[in-house]
Amino acid sequence: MKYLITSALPYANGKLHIGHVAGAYLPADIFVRFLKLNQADVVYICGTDEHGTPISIQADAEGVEPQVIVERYHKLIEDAFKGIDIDFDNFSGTSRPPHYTMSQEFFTALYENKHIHPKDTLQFYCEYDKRFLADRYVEGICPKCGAERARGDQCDACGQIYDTTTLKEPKCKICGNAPVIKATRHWFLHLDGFTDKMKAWIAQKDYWKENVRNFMLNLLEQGLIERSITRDIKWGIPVPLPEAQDKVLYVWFDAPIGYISSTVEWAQRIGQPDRWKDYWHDPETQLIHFIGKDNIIFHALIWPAMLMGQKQTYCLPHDIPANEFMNLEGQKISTSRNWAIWVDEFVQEFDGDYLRWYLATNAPESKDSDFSWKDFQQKVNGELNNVLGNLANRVFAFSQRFFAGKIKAGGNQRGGQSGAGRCLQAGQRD
Ligand code: B3M
Ligand code: ZN
Repeated sequence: MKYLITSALPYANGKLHIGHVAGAYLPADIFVRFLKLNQADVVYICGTDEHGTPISIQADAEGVEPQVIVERYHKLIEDAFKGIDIDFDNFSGTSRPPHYTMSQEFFTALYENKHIHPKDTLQFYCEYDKRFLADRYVEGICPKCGAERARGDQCDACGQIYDTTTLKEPKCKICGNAPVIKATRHWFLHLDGFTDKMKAWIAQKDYWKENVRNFMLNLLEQGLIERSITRDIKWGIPVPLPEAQDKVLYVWFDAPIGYISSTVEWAQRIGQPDRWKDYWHDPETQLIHFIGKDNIIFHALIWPAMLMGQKQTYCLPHDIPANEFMNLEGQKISTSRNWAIWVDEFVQEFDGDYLRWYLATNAPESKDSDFSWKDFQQKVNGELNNVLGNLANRVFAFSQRFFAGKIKAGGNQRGGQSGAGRCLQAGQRD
């Protein structure tokens, strides 16, 4: 069995906080360690998500080019992962040239297979800033749940995605003025064409987590519609059509392709450039996406449709274990309000294993969980250091006393593996 394990690609516009780690990274890293201990054939893939309005808004705010923001945060995020021993087989970034080629090929195949069509649409336009207000450039009230500060493309509160002009009481994020509505042509992915395939596929997924499966069943019941996959902004991958000169691909179109281009990069790095195909083009590969709950629709609907609509066969997600959120001292973690524990700051004070222990035993698996410093102190002192630490200490002291410091190596005991049955000196690692 081959496994491709991915963790959501963090946007390269901010630092990593404990909520990210608890949702999409630590659970995947633990699963990958388990698979590797069992000698499974597994590649663990990630990278930074470097396009879209999250990056360009940050660049505008600082008056620098988006690439400057991308490079800064890619490094900070990569170092934060190292600080807590999250160990990817490859950590790439979506502004690298091979990712551009792969994303444009994906678009072209879907276009030639008649899954993508142009349409004249109405979009918010700021007359003051003289620009269309894609996605996060506009904020307003969610048309579905009524939450405030919903973005142009998705509401953080209810997870709904929608076409921009349905947002209520819109305001330009740059100048705060109310935008006008103006016509512009965009290209749409026709998800309705995948309805039957999608229903048949979901029908086999009775082992999925309830939150993910129900989300999908609900969408299928509402009926699949077309989704705009191009944008009027400068930062992004150019749409590979001569008639779409000034448009780029929507960030959520190119981002999941990053899982593939990161695997391509991994294959090149290990000196076997075609190796990625053994995974991605084998329908039997267990492709598992670890994500946070706000990313469900993209991974369980839009991305599988993009894969189904290619000319070559790709494996489809086998599972999408989406976690709920982790709060901090009873309040929602918020980057804009600076209510978060940043991983780089955490590891300056504590051992990364303390965070791994606390988040693993307090994971937001089926409901939101809470990080409290008092609880953290009690769990680390009580469970990790006292109980587990004491157990390890006793085992080593015992083996020192009675077995001359030699204990059997751990690892897979099923037949003839290298570690089985050998002896290690106490404290020596296999
Ligand atoms: N960057 C969203 C997020 O960080 C997005 C995930 C992409 S996964 C392909 O929440
Ligand atoms: Zn404006």
